[in-house]
Amino acid sequence: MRRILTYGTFDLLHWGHIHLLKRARALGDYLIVAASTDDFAVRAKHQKAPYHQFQTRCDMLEAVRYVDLVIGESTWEQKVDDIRRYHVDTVVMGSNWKGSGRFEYLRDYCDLVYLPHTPGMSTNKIRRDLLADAVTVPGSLPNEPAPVTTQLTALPRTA
Ligand code: C2G
Repeated sequence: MRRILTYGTFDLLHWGHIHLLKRARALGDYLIVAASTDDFAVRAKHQKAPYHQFQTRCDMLEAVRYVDLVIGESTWEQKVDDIRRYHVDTVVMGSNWKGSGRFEYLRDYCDLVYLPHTPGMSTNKIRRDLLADAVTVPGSLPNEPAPVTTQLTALPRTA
């Protein structure tokens, strides 16, 4: 039984995340995902507050068929304990972490694999694209507000 461990916020779950989880699972028999708590994502990783709260992100990850166990990530320092507690053989991360001091030291405890990052897809890109949509795309539901651009142009011009 080869046990794999990976870390991430996994907010607004997208193909980049799923593709990483699918390939990570294929490297072993059991995949553990450590999902960042909301506080850790904001305070330690300086990310925007996740769109989906921690428990929702965990529930979504548990629904992914490649994932066998979801645990929490609340500190940078927990990784060696996680490796020992869950008898991890390999830690897997996306290549945007390649060579990072946050992971390289784990080579003393288990195998460490970086998988190619899936291009053109990120949680922040989704946020930006949705904002762009909100600004330009007319609403489809009856009482949905008009796009921001329409509202702005409808405002009475002040001198
Ligand atoms: N990922 C990817 N391709 C993308 C987007 C993400 O391969 N287009 C990978 C990332 O490289 C990471 C995982 O998906 O391995 C989760 O990505 P994030 O939720 O952005 O996680 P991150 O903020 O990198 O957290 O302690 C480590 C951190 O928790 C890692």
